[in-house]
Amino acid sequence: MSVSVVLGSQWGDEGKGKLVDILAADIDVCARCAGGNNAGHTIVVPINGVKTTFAFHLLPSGLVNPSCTGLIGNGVVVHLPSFFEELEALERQGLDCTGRLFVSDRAQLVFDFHQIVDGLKEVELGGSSIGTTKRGIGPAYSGKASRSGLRVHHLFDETFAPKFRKLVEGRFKRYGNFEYDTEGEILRYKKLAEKLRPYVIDSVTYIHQAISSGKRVLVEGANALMLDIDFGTYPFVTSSATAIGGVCTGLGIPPKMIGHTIGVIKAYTTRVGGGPFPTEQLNDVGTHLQEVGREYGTTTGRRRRCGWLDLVVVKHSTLINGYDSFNLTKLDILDQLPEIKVGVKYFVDGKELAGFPADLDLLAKVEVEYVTLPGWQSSIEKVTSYQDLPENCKKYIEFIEEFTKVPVKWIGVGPGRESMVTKP
Ligand code: 2SA
Ligand code: GDP
Ligand code: MG
Repeated sequence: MSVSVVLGSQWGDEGKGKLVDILAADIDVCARCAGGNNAGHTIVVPINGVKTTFAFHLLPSGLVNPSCTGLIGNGVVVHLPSFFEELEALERQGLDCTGRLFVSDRAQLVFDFHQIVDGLKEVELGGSSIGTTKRGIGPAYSGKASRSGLRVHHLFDETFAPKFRKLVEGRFKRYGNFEYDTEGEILRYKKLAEKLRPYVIDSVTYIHQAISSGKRVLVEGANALMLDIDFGTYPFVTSSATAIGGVCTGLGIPPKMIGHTIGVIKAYTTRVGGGPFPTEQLNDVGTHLQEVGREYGTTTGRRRRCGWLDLVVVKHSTLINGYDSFNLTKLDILDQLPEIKVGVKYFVDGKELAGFPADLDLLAKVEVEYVTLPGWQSSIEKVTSYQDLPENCKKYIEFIEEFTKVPVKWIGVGPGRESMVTKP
């Protein structure tokens, strides 16, 4: 038995949530393995005939399917107040998650002081700030790596309070005495711990029992390959392993249990926050993509930067994640363009680079070679079968397949669950 995986292949916001929701119709367990509530996965589904939008951050998007269980793995960093806020918001929207949502006892906790420190670190960086979501993700993963972090199981331990005090003291020493009610937090977490108790499990035992009993498991990647702590545009990355390796370390499953891996590619490129973006279009094209694509952060509401599809990025991502198939999304956003460019090679001083560079100074010098493809200039929003897509649209899809040698299996033509064309 194996698990299926959905991963972002660019800088995030490719539309992973929508695909996960569609696949969740045929799965039993949807698991998150990395990141925290920095992620934002939007799902648009008809509930009793009414178009309903769900925004997931920390909870797995598969929960929209009432027979799917959500699992937050050990690789995730969990901010408990946000966990309950999101859960309660879902319940207000009519999703009952009772008995079908679990959190690993090994997951690291994100506290409000991590979020404060996230903001203070950004201020320290000044002009070279990362543009984080200020959800405390970096400081929480730093605590994990430096072995001082607190995990979910520590909530139920009598040493929680002294350990928490020590952690906060350490932050005061580093960042000065920022306003923080340490004792009030300890009391708040006493209550939150009790509220969380029914959700806490040994997720390693749980996932292996699920797999061996034939349950269908889907892993929902958060953020994306170019935000991976190792393979992304470091330091303009998030602080987790967002690549395929994070599926193993974030859930405790061996590589041999990883089955079909789907890469989600947006038909153009977006990035939110700072950092290099070789195919960014600071012109009418970028504005068109941003406005037509409604490119705003799902978590922070920030405007996303936009540019042409960069197949050098997608190739780098494919090498690392080994996609079996692609979901090409937001193809409808290109509908009106007379021609569409695709980045295919990087050159520095006239010499082609063999791969995506690690060094951002080198990346800054890159000249992108583009291939220009004709647009289709008609609406594909209502198209439901592959053969009905305009010829130039099919050529765009086939160009991506030929370049990457990975088949495109799904094509997004609109935000709704029904707006997904499958390629035969
Ligand atoms: P962090 O907060 O430490 O993880 O930020 C580090 C970098 O990672 C980027 N990042 C993201 N990029 C795209 N989408 C994300 N989720 C939200 C969304 C973002 C939002 O779905 O729109 O609402 O702004 C996400 N989360 C983190 C971040 O921009 C930094 O570049
Ligand atoms: P994720 O983080 O990868 O799950 O993506 P986000 O939810 O942050 O951003 C993707 C946005 O595009 C959401 O608002 C989706 O509703 C929307 N979306 C997803 N697929 C499509 C598509 O094929 N066409 C259009 N027009 N919108 C889409
Ligand atoms: Mg997102």
